[in-house]
Amino acid sequence: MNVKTVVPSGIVPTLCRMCETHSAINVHIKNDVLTDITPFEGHPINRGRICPRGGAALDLFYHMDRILTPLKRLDNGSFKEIPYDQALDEISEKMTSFKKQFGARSVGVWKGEGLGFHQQEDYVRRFIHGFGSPNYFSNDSACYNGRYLGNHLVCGFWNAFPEFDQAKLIVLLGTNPPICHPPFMRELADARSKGAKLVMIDPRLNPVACYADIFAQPYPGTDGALAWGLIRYLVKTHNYDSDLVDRYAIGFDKIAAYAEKFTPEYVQRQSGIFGYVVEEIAQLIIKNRPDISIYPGAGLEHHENGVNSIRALTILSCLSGALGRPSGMFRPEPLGIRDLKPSDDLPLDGLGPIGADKFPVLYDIRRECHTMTAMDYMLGKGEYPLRGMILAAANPAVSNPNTRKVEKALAGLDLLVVNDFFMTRTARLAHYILPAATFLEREELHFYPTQQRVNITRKLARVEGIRNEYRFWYDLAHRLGFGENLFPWKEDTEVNRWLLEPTGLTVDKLRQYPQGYVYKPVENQKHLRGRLPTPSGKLEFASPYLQRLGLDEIPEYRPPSYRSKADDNYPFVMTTGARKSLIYHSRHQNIARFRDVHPEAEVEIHPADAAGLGIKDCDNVRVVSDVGELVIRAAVKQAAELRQGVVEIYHGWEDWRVNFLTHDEINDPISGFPLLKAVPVRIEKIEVGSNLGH
Ligand SMILES: Nc1nc2c(c(=O)[nH]1)N[C@H]1C(S)=C(S)[C@@H](COP(=O)(O)OP(=O)(O)OC[C@H]3O[C@@H](n4cnc5c(=O)[nH]c(N)nc54)[C@H](O)[C@@H]3O)O[C@H]1N2
Ligand SMILES: Nc1nc2c(c(=O)[nH]1)N[C@H]1C(S)=C(S)[C@@H](COP(=O)(O)OP(=O)(O)OC[C@H]3O[C@@H](n4cnc5c(=O)[nH]c(N)nc54)[C@H](O)[C@@H]3O)O[C@H]1N2
Ligand SMILES: [Mo]
Repeated sequence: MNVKTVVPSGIVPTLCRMCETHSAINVHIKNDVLTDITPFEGHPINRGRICPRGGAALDLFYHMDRILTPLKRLDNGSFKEIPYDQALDEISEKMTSFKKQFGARSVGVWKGEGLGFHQQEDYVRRFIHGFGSPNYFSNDSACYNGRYLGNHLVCGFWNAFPEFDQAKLIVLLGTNPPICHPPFMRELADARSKGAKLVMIDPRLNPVACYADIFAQPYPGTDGALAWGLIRYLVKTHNYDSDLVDRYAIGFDKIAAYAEKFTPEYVQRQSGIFGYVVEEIAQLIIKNRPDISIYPGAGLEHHENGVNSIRALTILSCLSGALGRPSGMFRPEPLGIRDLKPSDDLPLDGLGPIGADKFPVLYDIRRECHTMTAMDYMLGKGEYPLRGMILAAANPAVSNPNTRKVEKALAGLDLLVVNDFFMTRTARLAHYILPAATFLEREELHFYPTQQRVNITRKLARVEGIRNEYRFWYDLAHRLGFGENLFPWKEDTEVNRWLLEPTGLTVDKLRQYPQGYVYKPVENQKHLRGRLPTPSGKLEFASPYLQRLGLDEIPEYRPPSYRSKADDNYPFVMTTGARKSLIYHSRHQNIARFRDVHPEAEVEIHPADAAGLGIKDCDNVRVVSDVGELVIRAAVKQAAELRQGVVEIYHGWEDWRVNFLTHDEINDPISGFPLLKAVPVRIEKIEVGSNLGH
């Protein structure tokens, strides 16, 4: 591996992108070698701390299995190294021929979590738009959009990163901050030291639950009932922001009437959370409002009723008066950089974006196609053929639901291009694999929205033979004839100059602010009590927009189907994807010291359930859903660690893919999200000596 650093030896502050938190780090550089990563002290987001995954960025950078040359799959299934330009020539030729034969929409792109959600995503969107196809896909068919839409539909925006340390009450539902968002922990600790109360709602005990004032374990998929129970309590006792409701909300009467039935007893029957606990949470809200953070995590959106649960929680936040407060529903003001996303002068909506007919809200609000429907198109069951896909930083053969179908669909494409560091399960199916550059090889702008703070990351090194993400899209766009128009900048610093131009800030200036540059001080936002960015300009407790689409006008609660239509064949309910500290979706299983900590997949099971099945800790069991099955080791937990009847399996294992068991066709009607966290399953004990069926 031939590495050339592009900054002088020394210690260079930049941002980590081993997760979306973007902690500030120092990269130590000596004579063309990146020698170490340590925390950068002065940034308020991580305050001089980094997690072990941040420290492991160099393990990835220098990993011996890292792909360093483009690979082409041969007819016999093996891969051959080819020059980069040859790979791009062949890919662009194929794309051009599909375009001629079937139209541009026969090609799509798919951005994975590895690229994040901002500038890198915008390149991908810009590229496919320039090609003329509406088919932009991403991991957001199963991440983030459920929460985005749940909030957006009520108030027109979503504050994904509340300032917990300014709250007097924090209610966390279906999230696991110490594992998933380590910097949230110092905010929680600060809030706690100032006396803030903490409520944690999760069927599974997590580290934060251990020190919460209230920890309640609902049946998966029933948080909506709890939200409505809390709404009812606030309304019944007249403890809500009535000025806000009277002047700035539509639909209050409808939600007040609907909430009636959610008595504490009813909520208890639906969710399993004791009625008196519901009342205690409601009283905490009343006592501490409006300084309240109500934060739903991914645990709420991976359900067939996820968006409505999140809408109901957003309404609850509004009623508590949290609108416009940094701890609650803050609407970050943008810096005003230029927009890389394709402009509306070339609308492609008429070309049948995949999934827009089934999930119109997802496309309308997010301009995003639906990955699960894409599989049907690849398999020839769509309205038109989808023949080519470019995947950047995504591993859907592990991460998308219904793995068997995903593999069949991807394997049947005429062109599958995968841009990644490693030979992943998905890359194995590709016709071309392009070697990816790490975040240490690119420069991009990053925003911390609630702090109204911007950073620029540093490009530190080049690895011979590897082009970074921007350059990949640039080179391909130029071959396809729209480069001059849409990708005129030769490298990412030029892009950043163009982006920043209208703001008066410069790349050089931002480089002098490794702690980030606050472009506007944060204050409580009274102006949000004026016009909101919803269709009516008001808080939409009831949504005329959704009603017009034939969807729920108010966020009605529908029990998850494993509870409303219980099937004796599948007596357990499986949640998936509770994150592991050292693994990131399918990433880092190839870092030996991390693998030592998480050596093998396991199904977590309640001790009473295990005893009922005669299963002991570490026994192999077969987990069966009506989609597929998986043989896996049992981890028998302590009674408080899991609600009885619930089992949990992590989703990122390359060798134990839980998505063989998950449904791609049971979706939330608004977001289109798959059912990943309430899957009916049965557990079969495997007798010693029997065939494991691997
Ligand atoms: N180490 C690590 N960190 C990560 C990631 C990673 O893979 N590894 N992934 C990143 C990404 S992309 C994301 S989206 C975030 C997700 O991060 P979070 O939003 O914090 O979500 P999860 O860790 O998935 O936590 C989900 C929790 O929800 C619970 N849960 C499941 N079903 C329900 C339910 O119906 N109701 C309630 N109340 N709880 C439920 C689970 O038991 C679990 O504890 O993490 C990010 N951070
Ligand atoms: N059953 C179940 N399934 C789930 C979930 C769940 O909770 N349960 N969670 C869902 C969620 S929230 C998410 S976000 C998705 C994530 O799903 P994916 O986006 O598919 O995430 P990964 O599996 O981590 O795949 C990312 C790939 O990008 C590569 N990569 C990392 N950085 C870069 C980069 O800078 N450039 C390039 N080109 N490649 C890079 C990595 O090597 C890795 O192979 O999974 C979803 N799937
Ligand atoms: Mo995610």
